[in-house]
Amino acid sequence: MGKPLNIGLIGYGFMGRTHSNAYSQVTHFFDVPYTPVLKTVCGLEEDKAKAFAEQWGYASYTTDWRKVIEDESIDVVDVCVPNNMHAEIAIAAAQAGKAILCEKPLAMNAAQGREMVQAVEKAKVANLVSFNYRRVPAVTLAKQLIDSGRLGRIFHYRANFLQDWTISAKVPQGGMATWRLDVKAAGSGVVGDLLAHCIDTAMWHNGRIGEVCAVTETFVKERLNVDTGKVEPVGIDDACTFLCRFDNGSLGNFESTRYARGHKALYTFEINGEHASIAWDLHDLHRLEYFDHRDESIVRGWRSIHVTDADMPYMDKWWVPGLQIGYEHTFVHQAADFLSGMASGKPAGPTFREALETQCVCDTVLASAAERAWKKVSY
Ligand code: SOE
Repeated sequence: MGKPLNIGLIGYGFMGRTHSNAYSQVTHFFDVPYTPVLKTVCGLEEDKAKAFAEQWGYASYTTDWRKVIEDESIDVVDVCVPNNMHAEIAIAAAQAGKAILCEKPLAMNAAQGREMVQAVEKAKVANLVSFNYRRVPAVTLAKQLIDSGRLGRIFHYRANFLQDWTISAKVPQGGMATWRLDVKAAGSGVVGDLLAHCIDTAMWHNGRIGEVCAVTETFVKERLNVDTGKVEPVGIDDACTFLCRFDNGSLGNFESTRYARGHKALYTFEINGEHASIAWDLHDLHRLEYFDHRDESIVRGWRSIHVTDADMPYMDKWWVPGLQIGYEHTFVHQAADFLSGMASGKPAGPTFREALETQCVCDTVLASAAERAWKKVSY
């Protein structure tokens, strides 16, 4: 058993659940240097915070996030609140010397993200942003295949993240369930919420994006804001498509929308190299499609690799070959890597500094769409 590490979770929504599950599971499967202890959960509504604490086994609950920061027994502050709260909480946590795990995207914009990076680096506290799809074993395997040089020079990187849950104009903005549609809470729409995942994975796989050319659209212009009770203009992007050039010379093509009827969370990418190509699909997340032109032509074709063998990323920690894992495991892997990085001094990524690069690309995508122009990303 590793040294106990007291967790203070801020935010009891969807992400609060994925992170709590990860802390509860991680020591059962991974040999980690710390044992997370669910110390306190913080959320806006007292009865919900209490119910969450009981359901997930937190020792206490509060409705005031500052109490979590002031609590000297808390080692890790886990930020699972809407984007507009990330900076204030993370900076206060860093100043109090806490390690920080923060949900994505890092911040509302790059300027805010830079302040967060300064705060964690000044305080020298462990920090990680939760871009969980990096830790799907097939996505990590894709990284290993690219880094091994199997694909050769990379020509194309294309990624999509398609959903359809906001098509009805009756879906409101604001509040606990639909804050992602309120620009004041989210900062942006699909760019920060969905494309940020694609950009994080793409730059991890294929290096920095140098320039972008984007188009965005807001299809439903007004929605009821459940916080104010008024019908208000919608300030987020409902859809975004952008082209880009990576620093290594490859071309990128990214699309995200919440208006792709029939798609709930269709995150896909395809990478085309000189010798080989890779494709992945979140709806079939344990498979990696691979094509290698160097194969003998009579057997050449796309192969569908079932990523469950023990020599594949993370899979030695789970069941037996052929038995797959799913979405929640990406957060268990994240917790394992974060805890191991804290002890080894080799931090798990993306750190705040690395996630700031994704934020810079998001900002540039939005600026490019607003100005209808190609824009260079300044990091
Ligand atoms: C909603 O669009 C959402 O839950 C995102 O916030 C997540 O980051 C994504 O993984 C799934 O969709």
